Amino acid sequence: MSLYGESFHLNYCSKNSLFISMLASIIVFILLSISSLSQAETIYFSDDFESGNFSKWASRNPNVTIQSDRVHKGTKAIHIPYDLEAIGPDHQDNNRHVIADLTSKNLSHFFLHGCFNISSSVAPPRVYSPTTRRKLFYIFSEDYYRQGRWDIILGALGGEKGKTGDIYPLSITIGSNYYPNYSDLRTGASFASGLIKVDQWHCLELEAKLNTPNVSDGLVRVWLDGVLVYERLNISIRSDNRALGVIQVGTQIDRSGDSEERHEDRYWDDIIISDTINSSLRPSPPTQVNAQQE
Ligand SMILES: [Ca+2]
Repeated sequence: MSLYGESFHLNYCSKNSLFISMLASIIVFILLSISSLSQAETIYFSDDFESGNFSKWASRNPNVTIQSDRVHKGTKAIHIPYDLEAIGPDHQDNNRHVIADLTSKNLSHFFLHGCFNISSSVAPPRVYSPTTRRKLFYIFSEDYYRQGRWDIILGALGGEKGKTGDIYPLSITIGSNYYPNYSDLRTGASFASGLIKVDQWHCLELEAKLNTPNVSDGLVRVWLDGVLVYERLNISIRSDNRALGVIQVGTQIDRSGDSEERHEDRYWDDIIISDTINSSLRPSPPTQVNAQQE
């Protein structure tokens, strides 16, 4: 009897432990699932150009083409050529880009990702000061032609031949084109000098959290190839509640102060707008943080 009783007790305890163990596993699975769901990236826009068309874009310059010679991922990316001839006024822009309309998303906190490659196939222009400016991302509150709204420009400087024949290193720039007095980006900044190499793919990520109107609680962060290279916290970007409207990718090469020609080929792939870091576009894992803070 007692033997049966012990056996029953052991059997009962064993089943009870098994049940508790299974219950614990289920709870852990549910918690992990909830955690995983809460960390999932929400994609608002993406194009890897593998479709071979521009159907996701609101518009594009006719010089922008989809090609397969130089790609970041897959078999397709876009090519944007820039050409400024040695004629005309000293200050000239050559604007070529693709444009995405995000107005309906009403985004006030977003991450813009994109991978680019600047070709060395075109010789640097023979100028003796670093005055070639490039817009890479041009972000607006709304339509480009309605000025007076907030904007964020991520660009690049450099690449010209100096007096000694050396090429000025490329750096990243950030600023606001409209220079409204409420924008803390109006003074601009240049950083990450020398980290961008021609004929190499680089992935840029820009995080923008738009401030509450009249409160300096916005932020901007920039990562280059997974490394944080710029951070500004507690800033004002906008003066009203207009959210993200339009992004231009590519946009521009310009000159100012000389009449030399400019020619450049750039390639873009994997454009993503989402609500968090996109780990698929990062080398694994980031090994250093070298952020400029202001
Ligand atoms: Ca692609």
